[in-house]
Amino acid sequence: MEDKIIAENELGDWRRSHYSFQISNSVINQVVTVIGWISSRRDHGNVLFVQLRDRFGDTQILVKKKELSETIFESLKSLKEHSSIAIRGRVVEQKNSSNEFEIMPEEVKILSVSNKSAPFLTQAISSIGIDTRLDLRAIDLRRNHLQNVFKIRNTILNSIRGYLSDNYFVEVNTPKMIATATEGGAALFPIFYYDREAFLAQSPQLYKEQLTMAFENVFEIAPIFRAEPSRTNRHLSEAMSIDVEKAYVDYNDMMDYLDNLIRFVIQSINEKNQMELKSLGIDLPDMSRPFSRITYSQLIENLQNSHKYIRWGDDISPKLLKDVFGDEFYFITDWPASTKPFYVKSKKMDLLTDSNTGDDSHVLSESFDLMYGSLELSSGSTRINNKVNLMDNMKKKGLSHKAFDYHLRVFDYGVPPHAGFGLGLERLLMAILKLDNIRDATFYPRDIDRLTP
Ligand code: AMO
Repeated sequence: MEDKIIAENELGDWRRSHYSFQISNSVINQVVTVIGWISSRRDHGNVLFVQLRDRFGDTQILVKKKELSETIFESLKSLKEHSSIAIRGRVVEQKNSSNEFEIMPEEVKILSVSNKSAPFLTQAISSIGIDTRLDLRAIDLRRNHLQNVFKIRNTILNSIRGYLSDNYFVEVNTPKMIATATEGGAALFPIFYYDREAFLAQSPQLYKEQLTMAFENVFEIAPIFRAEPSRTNRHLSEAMSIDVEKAYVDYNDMMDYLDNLIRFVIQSINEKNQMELKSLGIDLPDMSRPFSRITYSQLIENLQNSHKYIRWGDDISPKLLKDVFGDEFYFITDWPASTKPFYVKSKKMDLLTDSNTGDDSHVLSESFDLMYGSLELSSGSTRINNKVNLMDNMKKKGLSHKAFDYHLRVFDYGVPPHAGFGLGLERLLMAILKLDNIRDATFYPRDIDRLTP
């Protein structure tokens, strides 16, 4: 047999004829062109098994010394994992298996040679430190484990877009370079904006609220920026937020929406990612019941009754929740207004304001957090849509009306009652796939120590 090897870094007129999943009975004995990178190799002296990976998986290339020229055999033998190659060859049934196929190469084109052995293996669940992996992230992302994680991430995004579009939401995009903070406690990244100071957006909050005036139901899937000074396994400096906002509803309606949305996402993963789930060893969360709802005040009482040190008005640390909740979705509702940002509506019925002293420290808000175990996945609320109330609340929180003039002025034109939530994409992926570190739920994590790659 005459065979050729072309060793050049040029693709030329070579194009893939089949992806790995298309190498099946229907192309048996045909000559196909497959392209990819070498994910593993087994060298048996005169026979070489090369696994060629494309975006769907591996194809086995069977390289026999006696059936190929010396050059082609030796050059395939010398290639390291991660090198990119193209193979033209005949599809044959694998020996000992009638349902598996492999390719006997006739022509080989070496597209890109890997000079180094990667410090971690493609197949293994790597025990190597996350920093070593992140330093070579593009190679790390080739590993089976992360391939499965990111395939499921893709399903989550597609299903959320599908669900919201089917429910009459419009996908929007809002500015990421902004003039004012929206999320109180979360720190801002300042930037130069021509001759002024500006900030990277902590959330699309005020813009998504304004857009309910024009579109009623909006959503945005985009990065949010938080200058998080702490090193934790659940905080990123740049995270993806799924922001949803809807006119003519309140926070109870939005909890129903969020419950249904997560249910739809889990169902989609169940339908589309059985192979990935199996390979990751993951059972999806039990979704047989609606998510339970507990008020903040009730939860504080429960914690106090079980002798935890916490006062009404405190934030609730994940550590305390760990002892109370297992791997389940639940809402904590009606948070003290003092713990929530200025745009969150207070609860009328539960106003415990002491009218003599003006003490409003026990005012509750129409708000919720969606939790999974001790991990916060989402916050949402009914928003203030009345200008006077909003200005009052801003004053209480020490915010300048002047700085928010661009926002307050639309309230002169009748902002509809509205509610919404922000759902952290990486946190959701972490919860569903039981990932230990949020950094593995994103492509190129940013944190206090990391600005590259
Ligand atoms: P909040 O600040 O609670 O609310 O953020 C909403 C959700 O975004 C995710 N998140 C993060 N994920 C990773 N790293 C971070 N540093 C980080 N910060 C936040 C979490 C969190 O629950 N505007 C409101 C939402 C709204 O009311 O619509 C907001 O930003 O999953």
